[in-house]
Amino acid sequence: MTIRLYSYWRSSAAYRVRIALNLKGLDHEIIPVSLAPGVSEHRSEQYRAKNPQMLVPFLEDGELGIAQSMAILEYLEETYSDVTLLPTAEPERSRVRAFCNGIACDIHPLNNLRVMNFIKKEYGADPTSAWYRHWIHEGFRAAEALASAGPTVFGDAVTLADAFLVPQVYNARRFQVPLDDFPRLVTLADNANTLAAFRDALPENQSDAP
Ligand SMILES: N[C@@H](CCC(=O)N[C@@H](CS)C(=O)NCC(=O)O)C(=O)O
Repeated sequence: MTIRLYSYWRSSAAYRVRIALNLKGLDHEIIPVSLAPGVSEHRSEQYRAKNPQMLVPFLEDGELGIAQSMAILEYLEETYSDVTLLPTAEPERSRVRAFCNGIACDIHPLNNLRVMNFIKKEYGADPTSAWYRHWIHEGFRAAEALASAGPTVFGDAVTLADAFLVPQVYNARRFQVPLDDFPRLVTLADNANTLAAFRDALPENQSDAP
């Protein structure tokens, strides 16, 4: 079966899935879907028929189509278990999931493209504004307290927590959000980026990066 990932180079939710596919060593094809202003392939009828939410990522594995990065990652974890990215025992397993959701549910949705576009249109703020910084700082304060001293977010093994942290740190840097208060998170993200699975998933290493 062929795994196809609908992705955009700058999408941090797709970036999480790219990292996990690489870590698991799964053969896959990346199908770029442009979110660029004026292009917006994700809003085409063709893409909407696949994913009515009109967001990336979207994963196809044979006939199966899955939206939402966390649902995709849980599917991959349940289906392809040679390399595991969730600890098997509790409380470690729930701790990794909670860390991921802190980013996926409580930081990312407040700062994503359509939210920033709406704020910009209605209130004239831009993504470098206090809004963007505020939600990253709020979420990172908790993440910094939860993370281990390394080398990975929760000790020695790379987990989904690293796959969620790295794209969020990348975004923070992209918008010049100061990260001085989060030395642990910065070190952990830098550690992860020494691994090929993370480097290959970097936005600038994607075929659709300009
Ligand atoms: N909760 C979703 C978020 C997906 C999402 O917001 N994707 C962004 C890119 S990171 C997107 O497609 N944005 C298009 C838009 O906002 O119109 C997930 O984790 O997959």
